[in-house]
Amino acid sequence: LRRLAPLISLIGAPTDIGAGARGASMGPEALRVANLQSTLEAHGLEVVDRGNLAGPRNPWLPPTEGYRHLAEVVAWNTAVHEAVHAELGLGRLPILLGGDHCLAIGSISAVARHCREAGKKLRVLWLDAHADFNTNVLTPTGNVHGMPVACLCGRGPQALIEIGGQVPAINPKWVRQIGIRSVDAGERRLVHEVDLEVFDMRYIDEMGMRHTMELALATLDANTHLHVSFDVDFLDPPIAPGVGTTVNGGPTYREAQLCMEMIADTGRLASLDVMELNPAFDVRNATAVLAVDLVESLFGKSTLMRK
Ligand code: B3U
Ligand code: MN
Ligand code: MN
Repeated sequence: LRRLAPLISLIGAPTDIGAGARGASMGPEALRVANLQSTLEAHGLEVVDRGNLAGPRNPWLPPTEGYRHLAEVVAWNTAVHEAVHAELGLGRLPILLGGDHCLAIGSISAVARHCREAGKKLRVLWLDAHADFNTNVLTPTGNVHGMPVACLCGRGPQALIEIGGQVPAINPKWVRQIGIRSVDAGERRLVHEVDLEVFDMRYIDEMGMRHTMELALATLDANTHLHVSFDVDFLDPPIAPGVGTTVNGGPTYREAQLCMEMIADTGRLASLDVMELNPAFDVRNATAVLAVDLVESLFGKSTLMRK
């Protein structure tokens, strides 16, 4: 039985408000320059580019009470939340073009709200070098892009955790993290406390990407909304230099492709974030081109014909 092709909406969020380096604000345009829309359209998908959201400029200030730019982070996430929720309400599949990863608070809270309204279960795949589970007391930097998963699970400032109208927005049991290899000491304690399911690089090295993804995608059913939050720093730095916080030892091109293909095979992908792409660190837009290549696999590109 062939499912109807999803109607895709691209939403640009050109900000680096939660990051520790400037430049992720240029991510949406770099993905467009790398032909994201026409690449998806070549697969018969209908894609509308909604353009860019607007929000406050980056004042580039030091943290106060453990947060950098909290008011601006709230403003951007509120805009993302409304935009993503509106697309889901239209029955469309939103792709958020980041922008730094703090914006996943807005997007995933919108997905969770939509799932409550539609009576759906939610599974979140968090592809990242980092666990992004810091709080203002645990963070070594104050950068909110290191805090979105904690905020979504109800550990964070009131203004951020209540964006989706229900606190916590999600249950940590709905999350699978993949590719993790940089977790701060306090953050690690909290990850253990909430019993977050983390497939770190050690696990992927020992068990392989195939087994990892089989577990991460297990127990999805016809009523599950699958959200993928793809932090481009998930990838091994030599193939993906265009991010602000590279961490050695990430998935190779082949492992990343398999990861995306196995997600595609589930047929459950219903929303996506492509985050942390930073053209200021990139080389001839190669990381943007790679991100588009992987998104193509996520939407069903495969080299051989499959039955
Ligand atoms: N854990 C560190 C570093 C970091 C997290 N996410 C990114 N970097 N991209 C922090 O600042 O919280
Ligand atoms: Mn991240
Ligand atoms: Mn990261």
